[in-house]
Amino acid sequence: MRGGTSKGGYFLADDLPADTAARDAFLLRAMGSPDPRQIDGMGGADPLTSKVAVVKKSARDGVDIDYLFLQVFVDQAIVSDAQNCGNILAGIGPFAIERGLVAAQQDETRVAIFMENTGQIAIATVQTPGGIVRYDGDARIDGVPGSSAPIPLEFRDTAGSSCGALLPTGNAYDEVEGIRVTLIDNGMPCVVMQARDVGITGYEDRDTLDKNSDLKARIEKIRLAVGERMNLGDVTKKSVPKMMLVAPPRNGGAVTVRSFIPHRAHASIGVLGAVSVATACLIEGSPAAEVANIPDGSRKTLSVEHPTGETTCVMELDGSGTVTSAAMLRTARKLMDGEIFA
Ligand code: NQM
Repeated sequence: MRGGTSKGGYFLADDLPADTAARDAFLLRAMGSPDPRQIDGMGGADPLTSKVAVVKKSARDGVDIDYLFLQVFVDQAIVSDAQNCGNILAGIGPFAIERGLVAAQQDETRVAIFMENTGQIAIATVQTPGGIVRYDGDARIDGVPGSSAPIPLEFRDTAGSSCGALLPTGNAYDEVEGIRVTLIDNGMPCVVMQARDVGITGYEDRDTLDKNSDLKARIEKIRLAVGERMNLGDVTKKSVPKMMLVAPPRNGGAVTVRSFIPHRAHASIGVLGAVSVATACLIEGSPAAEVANIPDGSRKTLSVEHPTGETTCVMELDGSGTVTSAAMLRTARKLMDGEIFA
């Protein structure tokens, strides 16, 4: 399925080996990793298309589905559960309904999803006219051609999802390798810095960023230095934290971002990555706040500009300015259904 601006294999947990090592060996074979072209598997030779969702009915009160996200590295034999994925999340509701794990309601079905990677809950609303999942519709998201049925996603209590606190060091910014960075986790561990501080404008396209090996080496040094401080341990073989390079908005939005996830530039931006960057923009004294354009009010619609357009986050704040929930519009599409040989 395509979920948001990513694509992956969606599996029922019961169909995969229960043993983690056997499961990971299967998924590496299924995706064709390690190989930069993933020629011997279903992966698309890009971290954004080498993703897996493991889905089961939830035993938790008030929750329909348990979702475990796995990143299958393209060119290394690594399957990591160290991060969540809000884009692949967009396909979970439709998949769960189609597999009979959730009963479809008339018109639309709200699916409460426990995200196992971070222990938090998201609510997805799926169009189900006549009790059947509808994929076609008028909703457009930048980074995906055409239009599809809308799947709004709602997140609550995502602060500190993997780092234990929104700001794991307690600071609006820290200085690392001579660069001011905000270490933040509002659903996705991110290191947010100003693009100009690392020698780029922040308006480059994905190819230009991917070819900039000096920049990549510089931000990887910062990434490895902050792993422990972000309570993530040694991040050498992890796909977090994500590196977020921000600049002033150019198209009427709140901020512009170029993200590394973490070794390749993102074609757009991750869902929870965008929520975390938008949250960094709201933290007084942070490098992101200096370049961001933030509207007034306790309900803020923040357009995060990225290489292929923008992603809109709707953030609710309480009286103290703390973000209490975030919502985002995604779409998904069923691409094929069948048996995979590995
Ligand atoms: O941040 C890519 C994606 C993601 C993650 C990545 C995501 C999120 O675009 O919630 O969606 O950062 O590895 O699928």
